[in-house]
Amino acid sequence: MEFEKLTELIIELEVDDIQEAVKEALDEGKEAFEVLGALTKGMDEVGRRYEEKEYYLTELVLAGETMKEAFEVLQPALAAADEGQEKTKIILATVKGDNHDIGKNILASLLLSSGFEIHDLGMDVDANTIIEKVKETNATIVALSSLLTMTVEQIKVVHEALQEAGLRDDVKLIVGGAPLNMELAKKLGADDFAEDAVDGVKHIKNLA
Ligand code: B12
Repeated sequence: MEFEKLTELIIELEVDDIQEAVKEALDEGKEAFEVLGALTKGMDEVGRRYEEKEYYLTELVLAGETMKEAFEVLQPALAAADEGQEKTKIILATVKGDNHDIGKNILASLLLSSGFEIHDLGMDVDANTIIEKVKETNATIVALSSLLTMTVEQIKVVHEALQEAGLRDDVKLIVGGAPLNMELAKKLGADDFAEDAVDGVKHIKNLA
């Protein structure tokens, strides 16, 4: 299995074939990190096509699914190869009261494919759960999703809870979701905002 072929399978969104291909590459003795590199290259191209409006949301979601499939096979090999390596830890959650998680999940799969350690707490997550997870993992980035105008205030709640716990200086807070923009995000206490998941990965790389 050539690396170029793996890259191509991601770009072509071949969700049904990717696991077999990754398995083949690993069985041939290819390094897990090089396989990840080939897959990530594919995701970079998907991101580029999305930005150029050659791909749309459907393709982005499918690319995320394809990466997820690939990860099921790749993860154990990566974990074995990765022992001892420090990765930036990110806590991801959709805020309390909000049950929209599709955008968050796309961001999670893109971040995973960029080599971050992700702790995805799911949706409708209260501030306390986030704080506890920060303490447990020593995560340095918290990424929050909010899709409802009604729930954006929860970002402020998390920001203040981080302050109260004495963790705010150690943690960067980035947020996303349709009702938000940079100005509102900052007003709610966040450090950063990104319009979509592709942009989100770029911002998070800068924050890390
Ligand atoms: C699918 C959907 C649902 C599904 C959610 C399923 C799920 N598992 O997620 C269901 C049916 C459950 C649902 C329920 C409701 N929904 Co709804 N829903 C939508 C819909 C149609 C699509 C959202 C979506 O998934 N978009 C696709 C993803 C990929 O985009 P995204 O989430 O925006 O994420 C992208 C970016 O925002 C960004 N991003 C997102 N999060 C983050 C986080 C970070 C850190 C970063 C960097 C980036 C980032 O990156 C993502 C990918 O590029 C939207 C309308 C719309 N067109 O947006 C309404 C919408 C969000 N829903 C709405 C409403 C009102 C509701 C309900 C209250 C309806 C009701 N009366 O019951 C309930 C609320 C339930 C709850 N408590 O949350 C309104 C919100 C209005 C508002 N401004 O408050 C919307 C806008 C519809 C509308 N026009 O009225 N909904």
